[in-house]
Amino acid sequence: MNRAVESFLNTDPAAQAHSGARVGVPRAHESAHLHVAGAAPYVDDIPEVAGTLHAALGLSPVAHGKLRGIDLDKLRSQPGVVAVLTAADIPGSNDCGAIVHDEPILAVGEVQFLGQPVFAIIATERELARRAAALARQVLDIEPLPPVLTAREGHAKGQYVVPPAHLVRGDARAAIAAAPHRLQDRFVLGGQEQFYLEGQISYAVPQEDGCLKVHCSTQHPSEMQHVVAHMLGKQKHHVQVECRRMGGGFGGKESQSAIFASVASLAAFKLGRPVKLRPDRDDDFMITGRRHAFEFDVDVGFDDEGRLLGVEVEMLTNAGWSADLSAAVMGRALCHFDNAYWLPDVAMHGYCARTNTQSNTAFRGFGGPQGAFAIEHVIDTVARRLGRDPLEVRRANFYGVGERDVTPYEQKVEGNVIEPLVADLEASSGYQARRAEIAAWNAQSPVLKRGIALTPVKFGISFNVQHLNQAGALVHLYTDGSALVNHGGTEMGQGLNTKVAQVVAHELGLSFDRIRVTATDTFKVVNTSATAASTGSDLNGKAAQDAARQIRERLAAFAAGKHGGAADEVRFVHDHVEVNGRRVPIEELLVEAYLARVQLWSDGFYATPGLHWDSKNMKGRPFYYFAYGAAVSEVVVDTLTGETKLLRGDLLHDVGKSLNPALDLGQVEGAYIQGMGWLTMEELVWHPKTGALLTHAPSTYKIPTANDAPPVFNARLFDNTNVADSIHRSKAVGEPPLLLGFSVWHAIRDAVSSIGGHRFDPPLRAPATAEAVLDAVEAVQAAAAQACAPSVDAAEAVEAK
Ligand code: MTE
Ligand code: LUZ
Ligand code: MOS
Repeated sequence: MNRAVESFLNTDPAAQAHSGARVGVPRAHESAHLHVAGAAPYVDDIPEVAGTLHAALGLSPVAHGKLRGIDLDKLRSQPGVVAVLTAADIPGSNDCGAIVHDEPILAVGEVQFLGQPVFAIIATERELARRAAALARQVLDIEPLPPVLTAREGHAKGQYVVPPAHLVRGDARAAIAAAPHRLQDRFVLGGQEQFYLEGQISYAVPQEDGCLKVHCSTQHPSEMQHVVAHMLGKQKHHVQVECRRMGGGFGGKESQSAIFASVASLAAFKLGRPVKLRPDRDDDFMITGRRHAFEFDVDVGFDDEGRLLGVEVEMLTNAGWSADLSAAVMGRALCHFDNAYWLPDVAMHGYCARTNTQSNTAFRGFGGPQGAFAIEHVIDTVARRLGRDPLEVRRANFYGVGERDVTPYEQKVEGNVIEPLVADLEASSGYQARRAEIAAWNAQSPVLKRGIALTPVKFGISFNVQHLNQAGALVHLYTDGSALVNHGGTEMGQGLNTKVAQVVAHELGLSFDRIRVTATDTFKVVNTSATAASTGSDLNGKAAQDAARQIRERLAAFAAGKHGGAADEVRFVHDHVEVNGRRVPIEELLVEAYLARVQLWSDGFYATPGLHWDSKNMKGRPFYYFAYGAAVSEVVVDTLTGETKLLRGDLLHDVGKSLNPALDLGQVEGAYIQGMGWLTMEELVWHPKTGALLTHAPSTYKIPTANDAPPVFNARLFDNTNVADSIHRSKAVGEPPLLLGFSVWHAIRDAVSSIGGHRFDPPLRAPATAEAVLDAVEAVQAAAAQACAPSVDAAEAVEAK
């Protein structure tokens, strides 16, 4: 832990409560005391209303087919079954597509993937609902059609969910042709399951006059409201969606909570009874999508220093059966291919193939990690081809300051701290000395091989869809000096409510425990954006600040009117108001203000300034600013088993002026481990013929645990500010540090590469599971062995493998 954080957390809580600082201090999550006591209610903990029924979804057992019929009578006759609902029961629009309207809530006509919800069982008990739903295979009459199961197949058929996207600067092909060296490569990058600890869930309760209240674990209550209202043919004011907190979302509850909110609401509406839908984990895996897997084809021209002179890249992803957010994910992938590097001539092409698998969606980083991974892969390979340290080649390509500082999409890279940040980390982690020490150690260790890598991060902050960059808030100040805050963002464990409460406390000079943030509610702040793109505290913090400022200004004017002095000299600190030499307890002033009929509550609004985006040509200023970071990871690889172990992680991440260093460090560490999991152990496997997802539970899908955290783990925040006028000059932290996990994968590749004296490129897949590592080890060994025979080209041997 940061020494500053540690010393602060060790100070007397009473001292903390009375210190003037409200932002910039490392305070615990607002619900931490509830989390640890099991007293923080999630949707399934809400006391059930009498008469509550339970829903379960009947899923398509085939990946593609014509839906000819459903044996409803058989389903209706099952124990406990109250109703069976199909697409025909939907009074309004049978659609929950987030952007493109291509996503039926319940299948109609054709089934599009194995796991697609076709019908819903409503029963007296959850277990009975699930048992009836499990009869899907018996009751569904489906004429099978040939499925398209891979991105490659979809691409070959020219079958896309959205038209291909192109981001071009200069003449990449000419630059590649003229360059001294050339690299042509193809590599794959796996997807990732969000694996939120609290699964998807919705609980819909009928209200008076045809209204509905939906408790939903969602990052996007307004979208849930929209989908439900549309589905029922109702107005939005009929549908109240509430979310107090999620047990994690990670992007998986940005759009894909909709199917659950819709079905629970449809049933509640039809039956006039409360209905809860909580799929079990396996069904959650089978129904919802996840991080997009990518395949890359790169063509690169570079010079003797490893400078990338020209790059052409084709990015191909499996979008799944519907568009969902894939277009925006691909957009972010294309806008992050540059990562920390200046690419003078570049041509990028993005293809989102439509297939008969789950619809892939948002996951922490939202395509950014995929795009940036590709360039890091390229740089690592270029370094090996030149016999250089990859860090040296990375440095040769870093964005400059005042030159070489414009991204391929024509945004200037401002506030660039890549160089000093990397230099700081290089020194504090002892990178150079450890690299030499590892080389010496490997030379005498035939089986175990160690590897080390430093990778940088640059991540653009803002939704890449301009209008989403807005937020609203309400601040209510009671006469006793306590405040109630409500904003459009959702709490998923990231600490958004804590940060927003700190902002309000700071603005009004109140101690933290006088602020309470209430559940996100579509009947309070309306037309909200998803809590996503890491913008939660940037947007909602500013909106809440705006609301609090309006109250403060009114109070200041009132205080000056009453006690004399200038309104703009009135200070709000330590639960007191300082006015014209007097120090009045805030509650005293509030009572007086109330009696004088001063409005003690306010709304607030914020829209990120200065953004513009030409989505057709992919040029403009999509991001308000960039966040930076870097990580050094060291691993040991067992070349006989392919097992790997992360030995040490050193992280340095830029959060501008941190609103809360304790929460920010938690985000940085957690994201790094989540990124490591994606690239090392989380493997998704679909049956190549049926399209069944075979890794659909923790028994077959391995996420990192506490044991996978490195025994030496140093995470630090980089001392910085934000050049953009963000909330208290902080920077968003939710997603960017996920990319720090790249360093683990590269350290593994470095260890494998050492087997062949760093002369052959290990064809290492991501995730670098034991199997993938072993394949790469064997390929490098074979290449090294063949290289001893003078007639064989070693590089060809690696490729042949
Ligand atoms: N942290 C926790 N604990 N749980 C989560 O679900 N989601 C991540 C990140 N950090 C997540 C998290 C994702 S995908 C995003 S976009 C941001 O939090 C959203 O919250 P923020 O914008 O308030 O940072
Ligand atoms: N863009 C983005 C988006 O950058 N991040 C998101 O989460 C998102 N969601 C929907 C649409 N665009
Ligand atoms: Mo985060 S992937 O933007 O929900």
